[in-house]
Amino acid sequence: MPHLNRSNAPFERRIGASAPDATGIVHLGLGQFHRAHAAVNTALAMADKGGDWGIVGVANRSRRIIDAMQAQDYLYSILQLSPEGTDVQLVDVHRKLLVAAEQPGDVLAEIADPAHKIITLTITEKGYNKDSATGKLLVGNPDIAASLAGPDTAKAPLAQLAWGLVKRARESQAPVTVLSCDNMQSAGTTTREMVFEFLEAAGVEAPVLDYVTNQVSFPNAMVDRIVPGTNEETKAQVEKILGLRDEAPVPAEQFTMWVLEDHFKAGRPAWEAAGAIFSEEVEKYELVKLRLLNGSHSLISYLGGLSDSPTIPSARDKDFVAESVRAAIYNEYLPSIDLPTGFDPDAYVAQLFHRWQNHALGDKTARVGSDGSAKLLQRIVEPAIRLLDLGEMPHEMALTAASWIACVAPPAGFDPGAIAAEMEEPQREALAKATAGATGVRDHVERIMTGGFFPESLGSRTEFNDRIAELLGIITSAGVEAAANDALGK
Ligand code: CS2
Repeated sequence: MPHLNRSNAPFERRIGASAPDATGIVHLGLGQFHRAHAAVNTALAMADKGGDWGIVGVANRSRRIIDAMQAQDYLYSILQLSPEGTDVQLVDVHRKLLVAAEQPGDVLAEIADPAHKIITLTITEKGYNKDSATGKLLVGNPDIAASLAGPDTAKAPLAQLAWGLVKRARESQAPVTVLSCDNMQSAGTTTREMVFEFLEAAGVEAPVLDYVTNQVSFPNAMVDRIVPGTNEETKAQVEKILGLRDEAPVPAEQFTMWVLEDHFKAGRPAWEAAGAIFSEEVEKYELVKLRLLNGSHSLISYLGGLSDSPTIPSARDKDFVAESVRAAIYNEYLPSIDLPTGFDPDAYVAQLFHRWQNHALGDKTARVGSDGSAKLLQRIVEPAIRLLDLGEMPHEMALTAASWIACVAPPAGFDPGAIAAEMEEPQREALAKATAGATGVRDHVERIMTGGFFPESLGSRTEFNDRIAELLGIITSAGVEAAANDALGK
């Protein structure tokens, strides 16, 4: 089977035209989400309105995707999977690829290059190294601590960004925009705060701080497209449709949404031509998405993980899961959000249920359930506190926390099963350590909720911890469906 490359790629499948050779964007975190979202939008924008916005893609450690894309003249497929059908589109927008661990100096040089007007990020929630208890930069994180000594030591992507901006400040002072495309509340503002804290901890000179204050913008953005992760089946499906072998395809749903603040210091692609929305209400859209989609997604994944559902659609098909999610949305998440102007919540929720039912996409329960300690902070903390302050119990937030604990930090003697074991959890060891020797489920929960994994404003709410412990007790004794019914008041 011939490999995909520029000479054999069917023209009619290309998303937009090929990008020019000139690059205008540096992207840190060359994962699937970037390749299915910002890269696609950039290709479409350039096809319509032009501009030198080719992308320099930076992978943190792995060469795998880079080698595959280079062998294919940077082209790769988006395998769009939906109940309505399957389609392959080809993206051709990257012009240079680097591995940060191998070429750290080159990464800083690309960030500092005045030709580059935007630095985009998909470094995942945990990549921001924000302390969940204090909201400050985790200066004690080994990668961050090791990166503080100077530009040559930059290990973590956040440190590469910060030292790249230092280099830019020292060399050209050229204005630039840093655009986080990660799933976080106030993603732009958070990035700015973490960069500043890093620069201050590194003791850089005042003119650098002035440069970042005045010449670097950090717009907030809401990003949305479900991208489940490539496997051999993805490659086989692409091969069948294209008649070509693609070693770097990205499976994705058809739906895509991007809402951004239009605060770009040095220009931007005409992303509106690709369907992006520029709005001053981004933070409201972020909350809508982080809570209704992502918060519910977490609940589906943990309930699914504990009830042998390997995929999100197979979990969502279970009545007790759908009912729990509906209660979470209508009783706890929606009332916590000041909705954007003209936003229709019922239509949005109906669309979410449709998206979660995409069996063709087959998004994995373990993927969504991974990194819960970083994700839940964005999703459940504020809605839970809001209801507790009103004197009401956020039963579904408690169920989300209880089922997460059951999956990744189970009490002694409880085995959550194979799907939970597949969930990646950066705090798994720390959670096990914190709960070792717990004297029962209530103590187990207390140690987690007050152990620095959640902010004190939530961890100190005894009534909430009581409810989590009750639900966790039911999960371990009678099963997850019984706990979900209890949370529903059945
Ligand atoms: C998911 C997201 O990983 C998760 O927890 O909720 O990756 C989700 O699929 C995307 O945010 C969709 O835009």
